[in-house]
Amino acid sequence: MLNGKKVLFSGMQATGNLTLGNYLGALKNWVGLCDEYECFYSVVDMHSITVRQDPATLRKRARTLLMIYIAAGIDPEKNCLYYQSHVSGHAELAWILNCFTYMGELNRMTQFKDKSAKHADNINAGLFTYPVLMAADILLYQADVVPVGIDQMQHLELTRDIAQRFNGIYGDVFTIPEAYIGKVGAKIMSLQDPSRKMSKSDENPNASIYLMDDPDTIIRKCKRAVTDSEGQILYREEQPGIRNLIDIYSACTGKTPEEVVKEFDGKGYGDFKLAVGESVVSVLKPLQDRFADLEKNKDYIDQIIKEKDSQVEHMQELMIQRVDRVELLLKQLAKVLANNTNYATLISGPSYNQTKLKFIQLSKVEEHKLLVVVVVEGNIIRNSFVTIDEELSDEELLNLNILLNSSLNGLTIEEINLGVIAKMKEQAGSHRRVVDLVLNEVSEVIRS
Ligand code: ATP
Ligand code: LTN
Repeated sequence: MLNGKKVLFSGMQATGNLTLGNYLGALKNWVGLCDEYECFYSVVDMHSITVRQDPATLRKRARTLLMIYIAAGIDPEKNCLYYQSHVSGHAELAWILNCFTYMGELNRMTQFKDKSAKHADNINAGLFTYPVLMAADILLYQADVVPVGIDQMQHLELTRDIAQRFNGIYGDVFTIPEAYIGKVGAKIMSLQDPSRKMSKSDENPNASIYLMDDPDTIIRKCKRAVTDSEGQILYREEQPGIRNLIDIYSACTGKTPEEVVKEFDGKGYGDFKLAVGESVVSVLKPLQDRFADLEKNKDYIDQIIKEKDSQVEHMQELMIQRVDRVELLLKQLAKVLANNTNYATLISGPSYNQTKLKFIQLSKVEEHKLLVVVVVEGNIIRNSFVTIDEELSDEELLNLNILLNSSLNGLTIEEINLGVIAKMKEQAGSHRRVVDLVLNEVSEVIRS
């Protein structure tokens, strides 16, 4: 949650010219979501360099994409629009998450298989770990929802798996994101081969309508669209070309496919294709006009880029700190136990050795003082106070409690003694002093 709203994250690569498919399948659905969600829309330019790019062209395309976001109606006052490469946390978190992602998982990604077949001369490690950077994009902002097309679902599933794995080890660090399925779900197909999706990287320019195509080009491309010889405008599998044109027409006009079929009953393909072209022009023309205005207003775009960068920079710092703080929490845990003779006594006292821990809760009573409540089997409750060096935030305290309960709950006191010490030994590593301290204390108690 951010400002009382759920967080939404999505992004597009700045590769190639955007198509009508990108607009109808993604961008159009993003407009207006800011009423319900706190929205982050990124120009994911670091993803783009997984295939070779010319720097100047990429820079230009990234800026064009940001302007298209705005021209499509995503209000920069109400949404966070920014470049992925301007926010260092994406790459930083991606590295951390790389260490929690398995080769086998990445090997299964169909996009990796497709792209490496397409770019056989450059199958780089970035192409392989592309989904981890995508996971970092999403998890960096604790996104609750992610609008993605069906082709990106596998990456979103992986993001959820990585987040769950991390949380399982370190407590509740990441929000687990859900896919957001837009109202207009249509997948727009190529105009030249309706069995393939319309794609900005298609080599045949007649296969795609680009957002910046002029009206004549749009109409010409629609007229040349591959159809069939059935001669009837029907919405069915057997006529994939016509079906695709009906999808385009209905997405552009808001009519249902049934209404479209009725409207063109008895009409020829020529008339229908012209109407489809005109409906696309009527949707793209306002976007193109707004884009032309934005192009004239360099200072305005520069100002948005600058402003959003600093806003997002702040958000991501909080998240990265939070991930780093996980380690700190573990140290704190070691300290809490080490500093608390009473607690060490309690958990290693001979009468409780075989009883099971039910619940443990730390709560803040003063800045540097915590109350420890321990409930063991048979509801034996012990309270004691511990002093800590560094004040914990409420969130950290919550995480520490989750961590304690998830790792200790249900164990016997004896197991806890052995387990906690083993765990602390493992986690603390360079903090041997703390571990030694606890070991000493516990052995003291056992001996006495
Ligand atoms: P590329 O050809 O470079 O792989 P692309 O055109 O397939 O790119 P992406 O950058 O992968 O586009 O996707 C951006 C967004 O647009 C994604 O959310 C994706 O689901 C959506 N999208 C892309 N193509 C279509 C399409 N033909 N129909 C509907 N949605 C699409
Ligand atoms: N991989 C996506 C683009 C993308 C993305 C993201 C989408 C990168 N990071 C985070 C949603 C959330 C694509 O190719 N369409």
